[in-house]
Formats: sequence, C-alpha cells, structure tokens
Amino acid sequence: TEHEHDRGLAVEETRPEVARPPLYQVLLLNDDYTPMEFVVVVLESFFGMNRERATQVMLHVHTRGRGICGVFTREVAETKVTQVNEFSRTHQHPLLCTMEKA
Ligand code: TYC
Repeated sequence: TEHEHDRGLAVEETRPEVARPPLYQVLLLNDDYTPMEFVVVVLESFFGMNRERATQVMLHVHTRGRGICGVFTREVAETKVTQVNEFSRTHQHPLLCTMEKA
C-alpha cells in the first residue's frame, strides 16, 4: 500500500524465527593399518583441507584415537561418512569415518 502504512501485509515487517538445523561432527577413527598418506588424501579430498591442515588432523587422530574432520548438517554428514568409508574399502583400507550429534 501507499508508503506501507498498513504494516500488516508488508513483507519486511516481522523477523520470524528461523530454526537452525542440528549439526553433526564427522569423525575419523585411528587404526593400525591405514597409511598416514591415505588419511591425508581423504582429508584433502573430502573435507577441503590443505596438506598442512590435513597432516595436523591425521596426526591428532593417530595420537588421540579420533578427531573431527568437520561439522555439517545431517544429510551432508551422512554423505561424507558414506563416501569416505566406500573410498577406504575400495582401496582396501580399514579406515572408519563416523558421525555424532555436535
Ligand atoms: N595409525 C595409522 C598408522 O600408523 C595412521 C592413521 C591415522 C590411521 C589416522 C587412521 O584415522 C587414521 N599408519
């Protein structure tokens, strides 16, 4: 309406709550057999890390037993887990990728 004096229908009137989706951590687990270089390639290829960051995260998992690769919405996290585990099995490595609610 003229100058939007009737604010009832103005599209910019309210600030409706927008729910933030639950987030999930995607984790890598350590094992005794997967080569360190393979884990670095996984972190670069599926999680967009540069080699320096991927090496840091790989060494964290190697020494602490598990580590966070990234935090995503549920569907994205599920896709990462499936793709990493399929990739690892294709290359005959036991590397395990899992997810947990953040
Ligand atoms: N522990 C493995 C080794 O000594 C390396 C490794 C790191 C494996 C991280 C899995 O998620 C992992 N070759």
